[in-house]
Amino acid sequence: MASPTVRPRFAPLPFAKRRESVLAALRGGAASRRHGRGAMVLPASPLRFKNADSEYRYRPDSELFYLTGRTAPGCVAVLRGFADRQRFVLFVEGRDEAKELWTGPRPELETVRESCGADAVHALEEFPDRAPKLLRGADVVHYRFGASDACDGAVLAALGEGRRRRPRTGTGLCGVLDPGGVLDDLRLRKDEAEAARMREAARITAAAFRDGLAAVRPGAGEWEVEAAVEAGFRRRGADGPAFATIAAAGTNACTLHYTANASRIGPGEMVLVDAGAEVECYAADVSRAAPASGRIEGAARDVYDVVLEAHRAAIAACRPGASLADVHDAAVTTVAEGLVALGVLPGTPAEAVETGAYRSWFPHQTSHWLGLDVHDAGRYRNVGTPRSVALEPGMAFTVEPGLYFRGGSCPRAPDLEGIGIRIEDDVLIDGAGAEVLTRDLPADPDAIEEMVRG
Ligand SMILES: [Mn+2]
Repeated sequence: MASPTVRPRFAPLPFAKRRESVLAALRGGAASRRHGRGAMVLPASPLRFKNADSEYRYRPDSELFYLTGRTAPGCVAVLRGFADRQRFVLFVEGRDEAKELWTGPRPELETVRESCGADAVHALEEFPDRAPKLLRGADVVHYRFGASDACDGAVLAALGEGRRRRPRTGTGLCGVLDPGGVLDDLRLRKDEAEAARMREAARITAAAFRDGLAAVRPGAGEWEVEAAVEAGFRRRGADGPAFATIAAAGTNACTLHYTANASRIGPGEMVLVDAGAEVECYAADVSRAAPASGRIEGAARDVYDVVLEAHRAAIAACRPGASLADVHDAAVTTVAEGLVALGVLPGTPAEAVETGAYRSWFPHQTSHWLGLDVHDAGRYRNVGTPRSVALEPGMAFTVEPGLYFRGGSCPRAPDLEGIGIRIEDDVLIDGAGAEVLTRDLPADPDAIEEMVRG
């Protein structure tokens, strides 16, 4: 009997509608004449083994999940946009008593077909034999090599057959395109069912950060902060962390992707926490910096205030029609003013922006797309132009300015060295402006100090 879920019930994700969009793009009409009549083949990522027969916990492949909702390994989806029938064909692992003992029951193929809305479901081992025939009639296959040797071999065989057929029949598979060319644009605009999951991931992350910041104190291990945050995710029903949690005390915060979380927190140190829960494969991504002493003061306070101001300016720039470049520019302008005011940079803020000198301490972009992947699919610039993609309702991304003063990086203001601060929230563009998904978690110093002191 299934155990009761602790999660709210979300509206179902519109897998069939998404497949229709992909099938239309693959159909080969005027809109896609350049690429001809297409098919898409999406294999599940394989299980990865930590050692011998112990595998890492499985995380479904984002693209396959996006179109099918399948969460088990051992699956290939075939979408035949060029065809009138058998347009969605699935291959899954069939019943196997010996394997089911270890990994759990598997449904009958017919049950999978009904639940997934596929035109046909076959056993996974039949894919290599069936692939050339399923791809017959397509000019191009949207497929990414490298995830599965068996699947790679089957697609290569289909390409070989296409090459042989084309001279006599005029048709035959002759090209391979990345599936992201079709899927990335779809994934960039979140629908209401996705937004609901992202809101829940953000809500849980905000709550778990309160647990994590309460664990910040002198002498505690960074690992204790990590443990509190990740326990907070699981306790509230999230799948787990969407990415490796960062709990970085003192100068560790200047290593952007520090994940060892193996140091003890010093008495005067700030602790940078960057973490996010995953809910039904949708991610949140939040950063806060918190003081071990319970007070954000001195040089750390000066830096904190600059980053918070940049964060506010960047959030204020999030609206339909603006771009992530506008959001970044708002953060950069504030950061440059702050760096000059702190004595880090000579000259004027405008010069610091012009020369890019601020990049020594603010070396990353302010935003990345957020969704099924924490660094989600989607282009940042329009092809062939230097113009950033305009923000539209349904686009979700992070806003995360930061300043990092590594040892030796700041001869003009050496008291700042060893400080790393980032403030990160998640934003969803809507018709009116921007919804800050992580708004339950304040960032102002008083609120942070209160959370640390519990
Ligand atoms: Mn981020």
